[in-house]
Amino acid sequence: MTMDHSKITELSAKHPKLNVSYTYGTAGFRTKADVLDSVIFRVGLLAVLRSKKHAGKVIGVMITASHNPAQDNGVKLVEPMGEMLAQSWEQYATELANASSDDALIAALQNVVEKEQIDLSNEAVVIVGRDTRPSGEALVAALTDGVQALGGKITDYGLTTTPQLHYLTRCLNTQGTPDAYGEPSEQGYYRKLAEAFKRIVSGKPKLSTIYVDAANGIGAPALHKLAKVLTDDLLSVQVVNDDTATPTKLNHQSGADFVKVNQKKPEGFDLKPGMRCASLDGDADRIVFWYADNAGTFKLLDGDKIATLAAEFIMGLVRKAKVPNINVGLVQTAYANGSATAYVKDTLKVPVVFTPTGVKHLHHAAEEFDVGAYFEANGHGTVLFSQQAIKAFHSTTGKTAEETEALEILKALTDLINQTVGDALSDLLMVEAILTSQGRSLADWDSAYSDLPSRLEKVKVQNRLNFEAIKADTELAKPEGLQQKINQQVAKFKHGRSFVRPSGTEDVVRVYAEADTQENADLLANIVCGLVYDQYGGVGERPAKFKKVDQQGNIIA
Ligand code: G16
Repeated sequence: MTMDHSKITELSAKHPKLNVSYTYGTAGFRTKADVLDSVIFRVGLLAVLRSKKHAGKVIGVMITASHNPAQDNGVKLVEPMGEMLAQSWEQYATELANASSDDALIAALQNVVEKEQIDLSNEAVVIVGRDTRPSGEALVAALTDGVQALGGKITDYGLTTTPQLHYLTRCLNTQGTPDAYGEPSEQGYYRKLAEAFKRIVSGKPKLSTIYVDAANGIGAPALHKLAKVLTDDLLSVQVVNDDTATPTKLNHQSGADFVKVNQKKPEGFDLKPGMRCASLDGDADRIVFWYADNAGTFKLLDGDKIATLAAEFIMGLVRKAKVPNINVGLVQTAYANGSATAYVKDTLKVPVVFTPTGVKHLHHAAEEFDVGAYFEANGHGTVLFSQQAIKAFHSTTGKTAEETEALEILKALTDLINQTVGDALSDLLMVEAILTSQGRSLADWDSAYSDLPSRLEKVKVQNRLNFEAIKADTELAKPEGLQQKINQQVAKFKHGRSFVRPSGTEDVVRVYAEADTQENADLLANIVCGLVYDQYGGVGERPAKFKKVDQQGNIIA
């Protein structure tokens, strides 16, 4: 069987390539929505080939730009078991997106078919979901053309959170098998989470209301629906920032990214000591928790805190249940707070693995453990259980009531925690289940360790691709000389740490700094930002807070 070139050409004409260069980044293609039409069409073509490569298994496509502003959009591909697209295929995605003519596009497709030895007579099935961005609907139409141009079938699941689309993909591919993951529907997703949550918290005193900032995104309707299934006696949730009808409000002064980066509460909250709060991002795959202490000071519980809470709780259960041979590990990135890493290694005595930014990297590293907790500091993560661990939880018989209870909670956690990808709703329930089990407040959870003060900044540069990060993002190989200059500055600060890396989702380079005091962390960040801006191609208005440094590394302004 061969590809129908005329059909590809005919449909491709509806989605002309613009004079833009595209890269498959940290989380797929992500840029301004108005330059994405041809890219999404071509992703449709690639999704068909990926499905055929997997002998007709369902491939997921999520149209979202997650934490980015409303005018952006993007696309992520989902593998049959719900993971992110295999990294070996990212290059094909970039080649297809940049093919400059129909002939070049067909040649790029042919290249994938040959290199991957794809049997074109196989079926191809694709499902698609999208977040609440206004550009989403037209992009789904472009994707549909791409899928149909190569004879694939497509089902549109409409508005979904990113993790729901991952869940649906896995459910569809496993239904009727011993590995069946759940009912392949949105309601099935809510029921699975609610049922597992109930198994953990039943009979335990309910915590006070949790106020969830939904970033005016898809997480808002999803959380409303989940709350209905959960019922009030299990969890009291109040959804704040749930205006999905006003596109400009998406992620604006709200959401997990805003709260983490600015280390302050989002709009829409009259924060009082004692209130328990959390923030989702625009596609509900990240969550951070926050509260005000007795003095009214804003306090953040980020992905690092979630990971340590989960790892400690699960380790305790494994010990109580006396399940043998279960190794627990934690995966972090360079953004993990130094105190978090020290706590995991020194207090929890759990091994830590570092990967570059992007859950696609962390997920695979976590699969190496029986219980692998991976979280980025920004709140993106989950806990993976190996097949062996799940089997062990089911085959072990508790000899005491305590052992039996621990086993029941472990089993429920394997259902509650999304095994495909970081999921804000699943993570919300996981944290609430743990805190309910422990009868613990946010402040008490927070007291496990104190974060080193940190600061995350962005610098706009001419070409962020001139920056090449190495060693799990902790150092720069390019541009030449910059790393030495950063090292020289870091050495001046107690507990100083700083790194620079190009973002894979925004047209900026990110600058992270940590030091003994907030003042010093801010100063170090502003020195490094100044270095990048002044000496390595900064563009746009120069923020006044960036420091000027002379060739000897002395601050001059
Ligand atoms: C995506 C990725 C995350 C990553 C974040 C920021 O999140 O899934 O793993 O941490 O982008 O990446 P970068 O620093 O490269 O811009 P999301 O929630 O935006 O999809």
